[in-house]
Amino acid sequence: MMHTKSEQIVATLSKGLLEPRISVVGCGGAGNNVVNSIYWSNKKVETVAVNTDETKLENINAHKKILIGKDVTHGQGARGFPEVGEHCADQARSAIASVLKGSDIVIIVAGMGGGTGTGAAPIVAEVSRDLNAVTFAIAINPFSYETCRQTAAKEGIKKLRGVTENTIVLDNDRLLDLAGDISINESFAIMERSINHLIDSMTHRISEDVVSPIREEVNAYIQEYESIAVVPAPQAHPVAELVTASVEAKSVDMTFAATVNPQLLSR
Ligand SMILES: Nc1nc2c(ncn2[C@@H]2O[C@H](COP(=O)(O)OP(=O)(O)OP(=O)(O)O)[C@@H](O)[C@H]2O)c(=O)[nH]1
Ligand SMILES: [Mg+2]
Repeated sequence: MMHTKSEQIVATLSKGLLEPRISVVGCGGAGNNVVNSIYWSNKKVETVAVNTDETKLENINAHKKILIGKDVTHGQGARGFPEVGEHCADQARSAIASVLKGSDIVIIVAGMGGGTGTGAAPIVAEVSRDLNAVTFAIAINPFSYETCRQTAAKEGIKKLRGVTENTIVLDNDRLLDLAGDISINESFAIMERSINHLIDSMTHRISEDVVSPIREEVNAYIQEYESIAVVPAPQAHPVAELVTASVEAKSVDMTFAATVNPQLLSR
């Protein structure tokens, strides 16, 4: 197929300039399960699994896997202690940063109330924010019958919100209202599909609302100046700035939250 000069220039400019790099980071068991399902269903995002549990990491699929706190938990998980998850993630900041470096948008997913997800997710969010990536968090509240996990879950969500306003909270309880008499695995699958759908809408919306108009502008500019031979070198990942500049943090939460089944949202 023949490409016009302007098409070639737009393609060059778009490469690394206009394609946002999106990473989805699942922390702990629930986060790893979500990432595993996204690995198969969404080819546009890079999936990253973070866990203290080595066996869990071996049993899921993700583009990148980060085992944190090996010398602390010996790969055995944080056993319900958020302070252990937090400590392990804190030690691994530079490993997390090197995986997330260059991402424009980072979406962190974690089940709350256990040790790893609760403790590590806010640290991952900090690392991501410090890399200037637009940072979202999707936190899953434990079932209310998991009574001893509620306090830890609340604390984890508070910490996440302290790092990023773009924190969406989903409730496992709502799965029970929604689905009635189904197995726990079936209900988790519903939650995974729903988060998948949410991330799809987020990435699609970002491409449509932010990237496409810029691409059109670049195209128009190039049509106008077709005689200019010099192609400006693409800057490193300016998309995060564009996204930040064009959306209000608070409204992002609402807009994206609206794309998920409202019955799963925390009330
Ligand atoms: N929707 C959904 N929720 C899950 C899943 N796995 C666990 N959960 C919920 O998330 C909470 C935290 O569990 P995990 O993610 O397994 O805990 P963790 O972060 O690995 O913590 P440690 O194992 O203590 O290190 C649980 O109390 C459950 O309510 C899952 O696959 N899907
Ligand atoms: Mg675990």
